[in-house]
Amino acid sequence: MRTQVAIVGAGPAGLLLSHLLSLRGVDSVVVENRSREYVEARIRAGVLEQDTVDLLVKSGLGDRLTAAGLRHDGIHLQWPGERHRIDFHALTGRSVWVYGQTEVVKDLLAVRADAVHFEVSGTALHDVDTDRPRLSFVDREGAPRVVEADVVVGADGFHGISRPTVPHALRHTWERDYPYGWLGVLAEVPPSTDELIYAWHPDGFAMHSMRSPRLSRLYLQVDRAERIEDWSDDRIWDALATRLGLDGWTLRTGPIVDKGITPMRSFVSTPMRHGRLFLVGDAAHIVPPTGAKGLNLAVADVAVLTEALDAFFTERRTDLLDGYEERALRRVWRSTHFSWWMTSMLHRSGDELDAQLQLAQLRYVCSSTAAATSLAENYVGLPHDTGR
Ligand code: RFL
Ligand code: PHB
Repeated sequence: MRTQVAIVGAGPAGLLLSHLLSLRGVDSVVVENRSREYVEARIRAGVLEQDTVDLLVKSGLGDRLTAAGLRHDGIHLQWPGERHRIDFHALTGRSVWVYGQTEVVKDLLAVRADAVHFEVSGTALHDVDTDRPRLSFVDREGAPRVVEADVVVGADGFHGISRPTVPHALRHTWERDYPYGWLGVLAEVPPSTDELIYAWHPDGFAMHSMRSPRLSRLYLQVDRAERIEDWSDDRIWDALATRLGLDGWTLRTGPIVDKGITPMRSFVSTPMRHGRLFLVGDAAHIVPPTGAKGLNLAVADVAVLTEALDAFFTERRTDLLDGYEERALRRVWRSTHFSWWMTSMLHRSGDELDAQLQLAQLRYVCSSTAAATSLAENYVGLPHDTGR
């Protein structure tokens, strides 16, 4: 097989890149080691930045998003006895959208599934430091296949094979594993709030998010080593009611249809480019979910790389490809800082000095327009810088 861009991974980053390239007349092939059903059912992110939404709408993926997505103009920050609203729209003129990553992936597969080889195994990249890189894999029927390309893109997430293709001696990583994780549940119950609630509590952080007017998404800070089997539905609802509790407000409960525990880490790996290999999304960086940045960062990488590949294939220009890593990393580090900051402000560390510092910071953010604006402009997302 021969293509212009060979992409490893059919998550949001790989699928969106393939879609945007096809709109520019650039061919691509995507390989994915899971099934289409698995990829479409994976529950993850829920909040899209304004620029993410604008890009999806501009590329023809706006129908379901504008019909079913929920525009949110702010969030609530809370600690025992107090709940405060941060008004994004008043502070920045921008908003975010609640629309599940699952739905984004479904919308992308509706237009790009034909470009994807699902359920492959043994994916490997070859000769990425030449101008004839190759991707090899074994297809669903067990047949060995090779794709020859001009460029290969690693969009295969944190556990993929693309990042380790960069020689170890050239790689630099920065990493922090947090001592806690998030227990997340999806529940068939109308949200008990109009906007997301991020709650600091002596028992640990809790959050109330949503997926639709009938589906709530809720999270609890738990110990990293905690086992989901030890959390019955009743125990989860009790903890959520305690940590999110506020006089005059009631948490509605309902059947839990999905639950799981996710570890939390900050991770950045460079280089994001090695020869003709480019890394996008979670393949190159991970943020803790507290700032809702992971999916949006993956989309921002893809926006920058799309322009660079378009300039390369249509004008034979290499300057935007050469600038990809620097441009992408500037946003990666900003988002890495913001999500670390939100995480550090809201999660119990067990240290009493930390607790007082967190409460002081929360009170400051909720009473100073300057501090609230800083949170708001990071949360809604800084504008994409593609170099065009
Ligand atoms: P993905 O989604 O991990 O997709 C990678 C794809 O590559 C496939 N793959 C391979 N394919 C072929 N050969 C191989 N050797 C392969 N190895 C892997 C995988 O099967 C998969 O299909 O990475 P991508 O596309 O970079 O997208 C990143 C986002 O998924 C991620 O950043 C977000 O989900 C993070 N995140 C959130 N981000 C937000 O912007 N807002 C949020 O509100 C938010 N909440 C979250 C989150 C992530 C969470 N978890 C579970 C990690 C909440 C949670 C709980
Ligand atoms: C979610 O709805 O899954 C969600 C929302 C906001 C976050 C993280 C996750 O910060």
